[in-house]
Parts: sequence; structure tokens; C-alpha cells
Amino acid sequence: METPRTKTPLQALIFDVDGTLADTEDAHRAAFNQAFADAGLGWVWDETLYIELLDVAGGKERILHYWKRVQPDLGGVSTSRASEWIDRLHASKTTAYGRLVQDGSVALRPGVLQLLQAAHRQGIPCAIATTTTRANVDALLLANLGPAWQQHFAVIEDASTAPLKKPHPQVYLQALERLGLPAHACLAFEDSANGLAAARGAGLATVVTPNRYTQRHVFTGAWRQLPSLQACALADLQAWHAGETVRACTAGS
Ligand code: XBP
Ligand code: MG
Repeated sequence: METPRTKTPLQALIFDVDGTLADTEDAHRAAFNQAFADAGLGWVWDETLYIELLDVAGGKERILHYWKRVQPDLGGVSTSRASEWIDRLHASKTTAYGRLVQDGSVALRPGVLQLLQAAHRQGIPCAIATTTTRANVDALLLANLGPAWQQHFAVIEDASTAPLKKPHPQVYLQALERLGLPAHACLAFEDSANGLAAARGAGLATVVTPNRYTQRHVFTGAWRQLPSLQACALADLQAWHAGETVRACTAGS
């Protein structure tokens, strides 16, 4: 028997961080280059190269990917030594990133704050699902939303809680589990093809707002693709979501 198609009210918003809440990748790139310079490495990631490297989610994974490209045998060091070295280099990068965003110079993208505030007023929980390091989330949102920034988010899933990086759906599956909501009652917000794949892998309708680093990505399967969230009120999202009849999730459906 056909499962009755039901209209599900929108019950939660799940946000990616880098590139979605804020255009952070210039700061990330500068922080990587600062760490490379401090370590005396001749590595410099220019924008063209970084656009390509962003296909690898996770800063540590990105460093390893690049290192293998420039030195396929990793200089003969053991896997454990290479991992220890990358951890130290990435910690230096994370410190540099925190310094770059602490003054609020990396602002939230247009429309993001208004959407967070509208959701808060209506009691619609918001969550974070990011592959970035928690310290980066703290630094960015402290600078933009103040010391009480966590009040905006019921759930935060990041690289420390979801080690399998996008496009793996782990970070979104864990966010849904902690929200206690089915995917069809929520919306995801992303900026990249990897992020879209991760959200879709968790069954989430996804609003994509590309940026300079991801504008050439292909966003097949996006629920909506918008230049930003500036013209996207919560009421619009609720109306779109209600207007889309969805199959009620039943066991095995
Ligand atoms: C984007 C990423 C992160 C950042 C760098 O995360 O892939 O790796 O580029 O941050 P998001 P780290 O899922 O928020 O788009 O160096 O801490 O990984
Ligand atoms: Mg992103």
C-alpha cells in the first residue's frame, strides 16, 4: 500500500560552517600558509591550488594529500611519524586561523544571522555539521555572535565528533540522531559538492549557497541553489518545505 504522502513541518536547520555560515576559506588558506612558513617549508597554497585541494575535506587530510603529491614517499618517514608531524603542523595552522578570525573580520554571510535569529524566535533548533576543527568553530562564532554563541545551536557535530569527513554522511547522521529528528523534517545548508553529497547521503534536502571557492562545483540533487541566504527568510523555507509533499519515513522505505 502506498505510504500516504505527508507534508512535514520544518523542524530543524543544519548548517555547514566553512563557506556556508561564513566565507572562511581565505582565512584557512592564509593560516595554512602561515603554518608552512613557520615550519620553514617552501609550501605555498595559492587560490587556484587551494580550490583544487578543497576537494579533500579536513585540514589534516588536505596536508597529507598535498605532501604525498610533492613527496610521494613522504621522505621515507613512517606513517606514525608522518601523522605526528601533520598533527603538529595542523595545530600551528589552527592557532593561526584563530588569530585571523578573532577580530570578527571574517563576518557571517548575508542572511545567516537573520535566519538563526528567526529560528530561535520560533523555537526551531539549529545544528552545526562541519568537518572543521572545533576550535575553528569556537573562534569564528565567538567573534561573530559573542560569548553566548552556543545558544544558537542545539547540536554541534565537528571533526572531533565525526572523524569520517564529507562526503561521508557521518556528521549529518550524527546531527540528526542528536536532534532526534528524521531527515525529512530538516533542511541542510551547504556550500560545496562534498558537503551536498554528505547531506544528501543522510537523506537531507539541502540548500546550497556556493562561494568563490566552490562556484564551479556541480550541485546535482540540491533542493535549492541560492547566491546567498540574504533573500531567504525562514518563512520562505517553511513554505517551500510544506509545499513539497514528502514520503513519510516508514521502516524500510
Ligand atoms: C571545510 C573543511 C575544513 C576547512 C579547514 O569544512 O573541509 O577542512 O577547510 O579546517 P566545512 P580544518 O565542512 O565546514 O565546509 O583545517 O580545521 O579542517
Ligand atoms: Mg563548507
